[in-house]
Amino acid sequence: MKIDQQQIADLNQKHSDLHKRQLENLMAVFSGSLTEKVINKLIDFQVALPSWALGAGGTRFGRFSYGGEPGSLEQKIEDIGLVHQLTKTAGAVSLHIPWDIPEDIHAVKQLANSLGIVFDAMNSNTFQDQEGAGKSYRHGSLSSVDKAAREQAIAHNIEVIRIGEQLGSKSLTVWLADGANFPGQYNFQTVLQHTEDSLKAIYGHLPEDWKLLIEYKPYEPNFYSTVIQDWGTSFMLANACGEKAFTLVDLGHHLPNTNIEQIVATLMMKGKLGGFHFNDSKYGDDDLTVGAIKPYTLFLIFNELVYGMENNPQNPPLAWMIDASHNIKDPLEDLIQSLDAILVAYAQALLVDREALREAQQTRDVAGCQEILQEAYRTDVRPLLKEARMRSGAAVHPLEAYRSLQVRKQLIEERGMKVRATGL
Ligand code: AOS
Ligand code: ZN
Ligand code: ZN
Ligand code: ZN
Repeated sequence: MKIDQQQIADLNQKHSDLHKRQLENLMAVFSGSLTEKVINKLIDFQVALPSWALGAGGTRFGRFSYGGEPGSLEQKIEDIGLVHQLTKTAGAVSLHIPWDIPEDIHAVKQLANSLGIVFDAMNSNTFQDQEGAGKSYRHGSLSSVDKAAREQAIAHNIEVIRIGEQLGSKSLTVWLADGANFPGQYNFQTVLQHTEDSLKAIYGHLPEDWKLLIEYKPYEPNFYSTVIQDWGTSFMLANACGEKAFTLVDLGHHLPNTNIEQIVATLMMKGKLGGFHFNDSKYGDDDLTVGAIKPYTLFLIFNELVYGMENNPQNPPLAWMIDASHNIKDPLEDLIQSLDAILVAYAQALLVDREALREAQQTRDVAGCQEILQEAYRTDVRPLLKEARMRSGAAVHPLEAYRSLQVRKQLIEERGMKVRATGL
């Protein structure tokens, strides 16, 4: 299915007058150079969509399809192309191997290229047993006490790098499900040492211009212990591997009330924050729509990201990715909402008066510091997002455009009701 660019332009036309007035109101408050800076940053900001989140997710209790889901890698890329055309913010995809093994690499690259999509981090999968695999990951992969299982998992990661190289990706994300369900099940030190050695072996095969992103998570699927449980463990492993290894922060991978913005600041100061999985959560790794539950926290996280991007040249550019699961909503609608929430938080963080904040911190004006942050957070930045979209040819209101162009209906007509996307 294809969206005609003219249809987007027609829809935008309807918003044009009101948008102009709203933008003028905002520009009466902030300087023209600041709003211009924010608009340009928003236009440039690109987030990779997860290939595994384009179909209906599910829980261990069941899965409810809603039709028109992509049944192949090509169709997943087409879906991202639709979201990108509507938002101009989704110019990248993050693939998961073996779910997304390309049959024809050239064709896949060409398709992505024609839709303006690049290949961001590749994900390996050693949390499921693959067909025909000699060894099971039932008792772990890179951490396993079974040397042959470790070797198989290392070889898989190297294979993922090889596929990614052909696609033009520049990073590998490793997330391990390895852990224990019961005390005494494994020796903490042994599995950590194995994990470090395995990651180093993978790192040894990393191309010069690649990064290794190490994701952490406190629990699930194992409920007593996870080998790479927190940012400290990931940071330690990244340091053990070398300068091309970094920590990846998934917003849902923290115990309740963890101060994620402080983790972000610490990692950026040390030049070790490599990537981000955006989502939101109430309880655990809920993988809900970004900004749906804790928008102020998201803003505070972006506040540290912006500070880090402006002050920490030691930290390389980050891989921005969404990692979500759509159990009840149309995934494309959900992703559009997530992208919107990311841009809102980013724009608000860009509006923080950093000079005034530094001054207030210096003079120990506690209430003043809080005021400055909340002033930015309480600003309705949507006119800036709309202006960025107008200029980049996106839909001013992407969700409304998605609905009025009846994208899902057309996808169902093309693909049917029963296709099952590979992934979670
Ligand atoms: C799992 O909880 C992690 O968030 C990973 O990023 C994982 O690879 C992804 O969710 C797809 O399985
Ligand atoms: Zn993740
Ligand atoms: Zn997760
Ligand atoms: Zn998650």
